[in-house]
Amino acid sequence: MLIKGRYGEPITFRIYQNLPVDRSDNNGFGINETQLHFHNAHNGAESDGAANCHHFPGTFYDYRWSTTLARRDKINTGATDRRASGPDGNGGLVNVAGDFREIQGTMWAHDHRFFFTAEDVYKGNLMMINYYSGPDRGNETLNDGVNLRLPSGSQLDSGNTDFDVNIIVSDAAWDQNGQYFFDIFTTDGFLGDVPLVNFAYAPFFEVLPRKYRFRILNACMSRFFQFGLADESGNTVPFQFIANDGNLVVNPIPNTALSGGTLDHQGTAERYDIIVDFSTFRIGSKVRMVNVLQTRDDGRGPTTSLTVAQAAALLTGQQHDPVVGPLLEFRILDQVQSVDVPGVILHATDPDPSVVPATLTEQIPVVTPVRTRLVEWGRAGNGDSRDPTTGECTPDCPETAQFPWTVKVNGAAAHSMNANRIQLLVPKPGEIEHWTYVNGGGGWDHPIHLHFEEGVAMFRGRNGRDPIPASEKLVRKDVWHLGQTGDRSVTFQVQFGEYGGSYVNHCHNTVHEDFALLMRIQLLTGLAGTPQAAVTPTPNPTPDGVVFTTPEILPEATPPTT
Ligand SMILES: [Cu+2]
Repeated sequence: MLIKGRYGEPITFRIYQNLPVDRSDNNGFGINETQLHFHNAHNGAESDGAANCHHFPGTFYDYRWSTTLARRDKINTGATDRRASGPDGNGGLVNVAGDFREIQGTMWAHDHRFFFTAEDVYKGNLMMINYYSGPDRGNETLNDGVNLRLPSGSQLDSGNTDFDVNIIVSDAAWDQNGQYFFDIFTTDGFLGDVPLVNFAYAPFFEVLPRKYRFRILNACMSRFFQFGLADESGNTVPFQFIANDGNLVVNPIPNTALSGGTLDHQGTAERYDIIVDFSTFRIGSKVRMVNVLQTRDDGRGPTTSLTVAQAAALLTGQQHDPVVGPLLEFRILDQVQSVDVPGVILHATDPDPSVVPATLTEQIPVVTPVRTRLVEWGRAGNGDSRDPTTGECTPDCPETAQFPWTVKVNGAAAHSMNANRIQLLVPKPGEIEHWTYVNGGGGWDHPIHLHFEEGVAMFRGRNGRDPIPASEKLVRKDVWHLGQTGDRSVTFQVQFGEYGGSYVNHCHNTVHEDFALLMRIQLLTGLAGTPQAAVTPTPNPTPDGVVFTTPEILPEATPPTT
């Protein structure tokens, strides 16, 4: 499913929860309680879908997706900058407050019921969401000085998808009876041996010889990808990288500026947007998207990369790991049917009015921070998700659950997830901080996701000792894979604003997340008289209503006074 949103038009998304009432009626995995996280839109905590506010069969929950543009409380507060805007449906724009440099495009949503996220997402509780804006309109012909006119189509005012296509890549597994299979006991990672693209096996996609935009999401539970494009002889096909985790880069990056001529490693939840120009290919020819990245069978992380030519030569199912090699075939045709206006035929002879401007946005400068924070993601083996007296988790977790994974903030004690415990607190909006994420264990990699805010990736390794890919350097992101070699750290600049409340920060290897490499963070607005002026009481949902408890605040959560 794809939801199209546009800045300036808030969305109410009502979920009717019609899952079976009996928890055991789940075919072996998944839980009948859900909360839907909109990754990574700027929404109030009650609608972020990860504030311990899951709901039950027979109920509904309204998510209020505000389409808030970041920094609306700090920059362009009068909504006078036309670049901070959304399409009005009639060729015009609706201005919104906020910083146009923080416009988001390619996002997604997925289940986030703590301790069961992997099982529920693997069962298919996920979708993609694109936000359309003045600059990133999803219309390639409207020429008003704001619209970038990226490849998309032009039959609809905005959100055309004829030439702007979401691609969800995942891996699945079946048991000996042909039933969908998940290992609920692993705490390391879960790899499937069946590659799926938009949930289809070995698919092909018919394209015209012109420019396309692809928005590629890694929706695996644990696997990392590294994608390239190959022609029928195995030669690398050029592309341009234009957005990372839904954030436009300042200047499009040719694949030749990226290691191996491929995209960077892509962990779970990372989104990479690329432009591919098929106009140099003759009708009838084929281009294949290949995964060149090999992965350890135990799910720890990637090993080595093949070349594009080596990966292109593999036939699906013929090598050890069938999720390495060609996963999607593009067939260049002389005509295709329109998706945006069914019945319309689009032809290879139609002009391609789309452009890929040399400048897509402006750089957010890196400045001296108000404070720095250090967050270590590790495997201390002694996670404390269970209450020492009752043995219960908050919220409840599987009886058999073990917690090898732990988070440390600023060198303090290691903890695993407890929804009633705040491990990191942001005292007020607008303060610029520099955070360093460290991978505490060698051999593993972790894609770490920060809810609600994006950060500008500054450098990797101590003092920038390790190389940082061009597609990441000074680029805004909401998931950072930490890497397995070198210092295994990434440093980024971040600030919070607009909303306060209860959010989380976690590993997006959903198996690690569930066991329970995840911490609660608390954002305060400092606005007297609002609920977010104070720490959010923890909601504890039950089928009969909600009981609120007062959260524990760890000493390291509160930053030193500046
Ligand atoms: Cu992890």
